[in-house]
Amino acid sequence: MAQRISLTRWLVEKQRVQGHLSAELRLLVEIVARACKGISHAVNKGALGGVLGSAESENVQGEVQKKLDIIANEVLIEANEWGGHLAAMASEEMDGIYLVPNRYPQGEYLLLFDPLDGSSNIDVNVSIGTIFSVLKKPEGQAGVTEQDFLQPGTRQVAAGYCIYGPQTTLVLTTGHGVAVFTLDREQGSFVLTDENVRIPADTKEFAINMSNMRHWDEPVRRYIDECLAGKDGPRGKDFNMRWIASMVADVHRILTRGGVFMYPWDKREPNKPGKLRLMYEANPMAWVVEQAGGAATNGRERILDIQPQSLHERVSVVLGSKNEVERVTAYHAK
Ligand code: AHM
Ligand code: MG
Repeated sequence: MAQRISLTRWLVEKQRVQGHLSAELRLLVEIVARACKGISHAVNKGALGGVLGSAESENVQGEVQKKLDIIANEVLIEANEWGGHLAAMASEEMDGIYLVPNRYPQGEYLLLFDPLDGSSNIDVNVSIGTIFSVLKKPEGQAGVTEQDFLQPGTRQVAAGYCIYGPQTTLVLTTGHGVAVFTLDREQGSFVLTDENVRIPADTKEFAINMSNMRHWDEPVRRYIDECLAGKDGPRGKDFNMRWIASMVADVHRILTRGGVFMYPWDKREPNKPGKLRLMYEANPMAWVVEQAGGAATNGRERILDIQPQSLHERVSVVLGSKNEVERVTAYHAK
């Protein structure tokens, strides 16, 4: 039987043999993975653990929080605040940044997360996940401010997600390809199940919320119309559609078998660039997808090159199989 490689061993070897990550970053990834294990247990208990349903609160974007949004946020903070590897955290579910309390040592990294992505799927027992992104605090300064988080995605030093589906799977990049670890529940550890993941450049599958079609901009409408026209249309092939409404699950499918995912700007809220959040969703996913050979743009420019203006900034997202993303982006340029 092939040797099983745990996440711990994989990280140690990447640090020792290839120098891909520092000891602090290794600890950080381990702690994020441990927190995800905790969230996975809470998700699995569902109604038996009393974790389903809404809480009586709203987050900074005015969305009603689910109980699991809040639980996952707390698990991530409690797991990460004491290790000495972080300076501060930011979350989709918190208004401002969370400074590591003074009673703990301060590290040099900044952690950002969407603690529970796909919230609308929690109560209906469909895959959801945690998305995370790690940046380095600017050098040579004592404290941390919100401004320090506003770095483009190209500056991420680690990113990934954990999907809570039929299996609990952690997907990670530190800028040297994408590795996949599956949670072995009996052992309680993540085990390497795939390395050097590659997204095929071409695809016959798209993911978009079609109910918003009438609100889309012309280039997106053109692209989808051409897909729907199938064999007889300009694309000369039939397309299939999937929409899980959990970005983690849609991206995970694309990593597994290709496809294109879109959450474009739409006319309902003309002043908002999109629905998804640049720092907690788009940047980490864009980096994972690029590291697997795919592409990610906002329809016009590479997501990772966008200079964030604010912590909770939103963005249009087109990501996945390279040739399709390039096509959608070219339609926007016309
Ligand atoms: P969330 O972070 O509040 O769960 O929102 C993000 C989710 C994505 O996971 C998913 O792609 C999208 O929102 C689904 O939106 P819609 O409900 O419009 O289909
Ligand atoms: Mg989300």
